[in-house]
Amino acid sequence: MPRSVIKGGTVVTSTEQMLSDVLIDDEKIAALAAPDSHDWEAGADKVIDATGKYVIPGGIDVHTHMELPFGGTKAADTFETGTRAAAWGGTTTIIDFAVQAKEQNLMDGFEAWMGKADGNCAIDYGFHLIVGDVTDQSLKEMDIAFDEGVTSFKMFMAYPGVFYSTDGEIFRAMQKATENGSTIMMHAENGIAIDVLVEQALARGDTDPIYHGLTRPPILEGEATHRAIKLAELAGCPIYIVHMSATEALLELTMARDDGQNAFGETCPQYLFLSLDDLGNGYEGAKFVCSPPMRDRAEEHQEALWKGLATNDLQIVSTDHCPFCWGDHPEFGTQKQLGRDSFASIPNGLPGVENRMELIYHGGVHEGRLGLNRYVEVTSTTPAKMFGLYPQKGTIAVGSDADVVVFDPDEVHTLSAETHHMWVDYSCYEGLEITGKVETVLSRGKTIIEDGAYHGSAGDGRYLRRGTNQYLI
Ligand code: DUC
Ligand code: ZN
Ligand code: ZN
Repeated sequence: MPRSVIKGGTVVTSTEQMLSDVLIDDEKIAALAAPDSHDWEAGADKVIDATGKYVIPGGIDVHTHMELPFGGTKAADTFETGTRAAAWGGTTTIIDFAVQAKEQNLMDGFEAWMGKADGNCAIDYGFHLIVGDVTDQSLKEMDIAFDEGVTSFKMFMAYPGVFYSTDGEIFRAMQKATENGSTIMMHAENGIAIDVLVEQALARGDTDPIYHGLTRPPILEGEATHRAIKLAELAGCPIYIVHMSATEALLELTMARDDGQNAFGETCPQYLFLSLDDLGNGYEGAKFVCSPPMRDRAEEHQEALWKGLATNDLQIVSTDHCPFCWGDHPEFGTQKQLGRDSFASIPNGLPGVENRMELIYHGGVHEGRLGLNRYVEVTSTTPAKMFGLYPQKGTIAVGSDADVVVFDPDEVHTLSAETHHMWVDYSCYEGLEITGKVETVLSRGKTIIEDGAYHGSAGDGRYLRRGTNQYLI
């Protein structure tokens, strides 16, 4: 069994910061001890020098869409390319969304996504299931999925005719979640009202990407968030609002949490760093089209979201990684340009799985909005607890999986499509200079990123059968 030692670094968990060496035995963390208090190096196969660096738990991104069929095309990153890019960025676990299509059985969606991921992932992975068709049968199958380790189900108040569910369908799925102990995740935007605004904009000839943002105003995210939380309160299930972008929505979540409800939320780097202005650059704005959209007067929303992360009104930063190429994708052709004549035909989604750990360190810790422990908490520990993976994942402790990142807090570097590893030909953060860089990454004890090279392989990652939400009041 290979033994590795990470020596000389500062181990940071959600609660501790300590100068400590880490002994890794095969796939697990075997011991932590003060430097010079042990002779581990003598019997080690590998020694990693982390002097002056942070040693943090591998990132957990609970919101990705590898290979998602969407908007007449498919997200460009495969499970192979997307999980490799995640590893480059210090993320060692993803939870992706398997999809039940209309008139399909729920478990067919699960089996299909298991097939796509099997043998292809560089890092460990789990699945949530998108309930795309609420029927008596799919409600029953939520129990089967649960037994397979899918303990969270996503529903959409947006995208009528695609993923959308009515309030009644949502409420029925929530009742099932209450019964079997799972968590409902909600895409909270009022898709019915949005469709009216979209139709009116197109009738006026307002077809540019900026109108994607203008037809999905924050009030409709706030309204849907309120409705989702109230339906969950009545049904009695935990509710987790995905990709929160606006103060209007955050206020609803904050009120529910202050009332003691099991209501939770995530935001994503794009809502902390980008704005509606990014959609305003003529057709190039298509690169920034995602839902919910980035916001007008973004500084106000961003400040509230960062504050929410700091005070635990918000619990998690994920990415909603769902990349579509700008130029030619070898298999799918031009993707973002499908919407040249109408913003409504632009596939929704942004790349980001590789950038999250570094962006949140930069904007959070380096720029003084989050403490170091809180940084680890929102990027790794709480994701593990919220989705039933703790303490196997999300911490550096004896017995936990040796998913570890050696992070250089001082290295300054520039984000660019030239240097990223996601399979997409642009970066939403092109030219952004940030401080803090992922240096070495271990996934279950295997060093997969080191000295600027990838040493893992497709198939290293294992399916994670998850437990229930460990974050409940
Ligand atoms: N939003 C996106 O931007 N892309 C995929 C699905 C979603 O909800
Ligand atoms: Zn969504
Ligand atoms: Zn999503």
